[in-house]
Amino acid sequence: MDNPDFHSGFIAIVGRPNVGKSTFLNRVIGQKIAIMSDKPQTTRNKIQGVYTTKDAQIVFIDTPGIHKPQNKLGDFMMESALSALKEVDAVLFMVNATEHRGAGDNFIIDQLKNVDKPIYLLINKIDEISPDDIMPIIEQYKNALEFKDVYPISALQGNNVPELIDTLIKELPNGPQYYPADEVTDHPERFVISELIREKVLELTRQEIPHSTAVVIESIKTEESLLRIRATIIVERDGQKGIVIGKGGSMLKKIGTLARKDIENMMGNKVFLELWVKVEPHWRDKANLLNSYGYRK
Ligand code: GDP
Ligand code: MG
Ligand code: K
Repeated sequence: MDNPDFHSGFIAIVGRPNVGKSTFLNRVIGQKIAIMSDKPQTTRNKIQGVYTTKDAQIVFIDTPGIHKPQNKLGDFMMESALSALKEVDAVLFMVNATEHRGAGDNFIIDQLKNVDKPIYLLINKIDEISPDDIMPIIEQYKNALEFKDVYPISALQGNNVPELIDTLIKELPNGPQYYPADEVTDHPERFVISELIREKVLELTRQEIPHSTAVVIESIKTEESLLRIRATIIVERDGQKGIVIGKGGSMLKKIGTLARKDIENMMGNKVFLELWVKVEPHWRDKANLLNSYGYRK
């Protein structure tokens, strides 16, 4: 059964918040597994997306943005990102073509100096700049680290993404197929469901609710042809609870409707989603609460 020419391995995606890591992962895997938003630090856990062809399998690790920790949740995110780098065969370092190299990029570059795996520089969002502006961006980074290769890409539109994937596959060692071909993530569905709900909270409440939201899946039950999911949205203050619920429950209803559609798409099943909102002051600084909300080491 084993194909001796099969290539496989683990690849981490690092980059400062909002450069497009989750967008890239979703494009490659072709299914919505890592949540996307225009707010930084949306991704808090390692999410493995699995890309399988008949000759190869790449297991992608979408790391939380590496940044200077501000609280216990920040510590967790940082450790989670750095530990991911020790387990991989290659690293994709993604930067934003529309911004200058900044402190956030430099912080990551410093971390990557200790990583002895091939590092690929991805210049993302080239759809937003003119071709003439690509070289000057590369110039800003080319001496920062020893890059195996440089790829200007658009994670959003797909430019150069297939070429990059071909290169990565060729460079990966011979190895086994770690996951079944139809498996796109090894995360428990529970986690992905909570991320889909959290994404809607962030999207719909915009400025009002910062990163003080967690979503806990209380239960998932199969009832005849539908899945009944009970979830609690955790916020830090009463005012935030009011915003999430909205006038007469209108906001919570919107969040629920959009999240349900995404969950149904992912699960291929009809879903009944029951949402609750709970205030838990300072949950981000309480280790036991972090644990119970799923941010485990
Ligand atoms: P992450 O924090 O690195 O995971 O970034 P996300 O994938 O969540 O993307 C952050 C924002 O950048 C979202 O609004 C994306 O739609 C946008 N974005 C990502 N990739 C591209 C791209 O190639 N081109 C453009 N124009 N926008 C992009
Ligand atoms: Mg992300
Ligand atoms: K983001």
